[in-house]
Amino acid sequence: NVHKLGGCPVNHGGNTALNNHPTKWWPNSLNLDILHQHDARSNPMDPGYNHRDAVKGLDFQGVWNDVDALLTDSQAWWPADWGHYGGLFIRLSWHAAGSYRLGDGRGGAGTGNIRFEPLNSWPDNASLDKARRLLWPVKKKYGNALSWADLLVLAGTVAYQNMGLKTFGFAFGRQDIWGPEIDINWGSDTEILAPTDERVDDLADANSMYNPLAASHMGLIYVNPEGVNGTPNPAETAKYVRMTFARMAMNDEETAALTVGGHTVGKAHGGVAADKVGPEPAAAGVEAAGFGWADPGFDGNANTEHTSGLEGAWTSNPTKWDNGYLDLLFKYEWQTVKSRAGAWQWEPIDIAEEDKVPDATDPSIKHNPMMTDADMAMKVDPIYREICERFHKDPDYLADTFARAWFKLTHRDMGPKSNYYGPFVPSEDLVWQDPVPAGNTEYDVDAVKAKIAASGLPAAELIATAWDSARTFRGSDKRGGANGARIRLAPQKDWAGNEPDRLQKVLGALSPIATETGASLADVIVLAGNVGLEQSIKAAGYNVDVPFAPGRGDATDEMTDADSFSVLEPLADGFRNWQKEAYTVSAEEMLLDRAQLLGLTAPEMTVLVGGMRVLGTNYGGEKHGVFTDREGQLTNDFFVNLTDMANSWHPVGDGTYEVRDRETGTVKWTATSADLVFGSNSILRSYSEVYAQDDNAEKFVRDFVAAWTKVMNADRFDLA
Ligand code: HEB
Repeated sequence: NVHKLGGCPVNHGGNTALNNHPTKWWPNSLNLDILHQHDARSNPMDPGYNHRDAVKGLDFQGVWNDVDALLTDSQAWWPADWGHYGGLFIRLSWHAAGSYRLGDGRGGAGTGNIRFEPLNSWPDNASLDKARRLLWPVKKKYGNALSWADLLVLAGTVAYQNMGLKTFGFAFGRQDIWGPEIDINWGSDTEILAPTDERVDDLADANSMYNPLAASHMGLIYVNPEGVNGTPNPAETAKYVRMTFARMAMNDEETAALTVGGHTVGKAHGGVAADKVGPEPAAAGVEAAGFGWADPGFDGNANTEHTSGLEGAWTSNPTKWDNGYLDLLFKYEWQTVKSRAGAWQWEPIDIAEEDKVPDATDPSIKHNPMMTDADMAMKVDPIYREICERFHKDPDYLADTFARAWFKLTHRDMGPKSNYYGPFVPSEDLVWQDPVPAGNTEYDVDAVKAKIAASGLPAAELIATAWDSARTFRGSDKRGGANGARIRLAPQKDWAGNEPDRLQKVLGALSPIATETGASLADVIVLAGNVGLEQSIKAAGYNVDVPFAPGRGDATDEMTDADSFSVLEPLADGFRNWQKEAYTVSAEEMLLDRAQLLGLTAPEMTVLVGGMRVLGTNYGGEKHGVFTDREGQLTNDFFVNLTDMANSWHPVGDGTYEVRDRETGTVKWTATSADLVFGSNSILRSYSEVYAQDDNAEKFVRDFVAAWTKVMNADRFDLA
């Protein structure tokens, strides 16, 4: 008993608070935990639970109808503005999706991550805790088949439809996570809402924001609504709107449509006691029941709710999809004022009585409409203005552009259409879905393998080509991968990392085999890797088959938005011991990042690196890390020699090392830090030892094949 021992109960035995993590003393250590988040043991579903099967049984229309009914079922604990939750639910969906960034595909609505920190407690997500709680009865009723992730996006979509927009569609199928995502780098700012200066080189140049960040402050989804660093100036804000939305994969037209359409409904909330608002959910007491931002000024009526501190609606009829936003934006001149909660916003000069907005609680009271600095950017920035003038004249064009942009925003990270479920899935194929036609499975796999073997291409080239075709996959937004054989299309065929000359040579030999056998080239490329591997396994004296799942398709140029693929270009590939240039980030950090996007565990990353080194698949035939004298055979030599104390390691500049015989000083091999980290990092070394052990030589081969197959099939959602 802690108390009887006389000690302070703070010194209980379990390390139960995050701020006392045992590795906190070495903050620059590799964060291998990012490979092991969402451990199966944190998932409360039954072990055999398959969400793709479960979702098929969902009463899709029932869910839609129940959400629709909820929109006007105002609850006393968080009353709806004008008796309608549409605006709140739309902002919920938008903030769930708007954390997506194109650079690494991370963030976004695909996982229900807004339920957890940091997003749950970001200042920008204030009151969305209430929005989710309002949806709980629907989640409770439909259970496992309805993921939170789906419901959070559906809510805003149903709201738009209810308010009069013809929406473009909706797909179910997102799978929930059960704790925070720890792989996402949201920035290294010193505090929440730190000045934008901490994440840009030059405040006047929005594009100088550190990649892949896509928000102007830590804790915001996009830009500061009051202006850059809180100073109103729509021309400056426009630059940040353009940059943050571009990094969310949106062009100017989509950005303008989203902003206009977003603020066509709902209102901003500057409660009366803004300076006394309580802490965010993660910092609030247990009695807050998971809610944050407790507002002592809230008197039980909608018109005293607090969220952003800005106050008011954008249109005179904020529960309807209409053209009111642009009507008012263009009809009036606007000036800066402070809201009752002290935030900068814009209000119209000399507004006509009929254009005023009814109070959210008492419609007999009228208020001025408002605009944020970002809304004013739609009028002040010449490009946005031109687009908005067209939208204003042609409401159907606005509605269609908005509906499509909303669908893209909320489905961008779901991957191919084979991940879409339900009756509301639009039939039209969209190029940002990276479509891939269904592939043939009815061909003679052994005949293809025989032809590949007869081509005379070296095993290492077959393996490297298969790897390069698959390694672009990123689980973050489910893009990339071997399916589609886009490695043969622009821009991928010309990427430096793909060694274009070698690639053309290999594709030149493999393409006719695809034509002759009826297999897709995508399948033949992967099979070629298998052929090369099986040869290397045999050469090492083992007999292990490499599994293969046919059925990949070949995408065409027309199905490929070439520009959108630049973000998938590898800048480094630790598995092939390569970096395009010297970076400030270490080679091993880039390797770890790539391994996380590929969905690998730390043991899988370890076995793949060790195997690929000795297979001779390094970029350009470079010898770093090839710790073997029998290159081309799949042996555990990399690990045996890495853990052998007969060798000593010596930095020789430019990020490379020599591995010398400790006694004679003879240089046996050279290496990069992406090799040696597997012997120096205590966790990675523990895996290296496993693969170096005398009893695990064959396990090494089996584990390599399993990890290899996982990468080759990473984008085969059709197999799941
Ligand atoms: Fe928004 C709201 C800002 C975009 C949708 N917004 C809001 C607010 C603010 C903002 C500040 C207020 C909040 C409170 O409640 O207080 N936004 C903003 C910005 C931007 C935006 C800055 C950039 C430009 N939004 C957006 C989008 C969308 C939206 C994109 C969709 C699409 N919002 C929205 C809504 C709302 C808002 C719906 C209302 C909410 C309620 O009603 O509650």
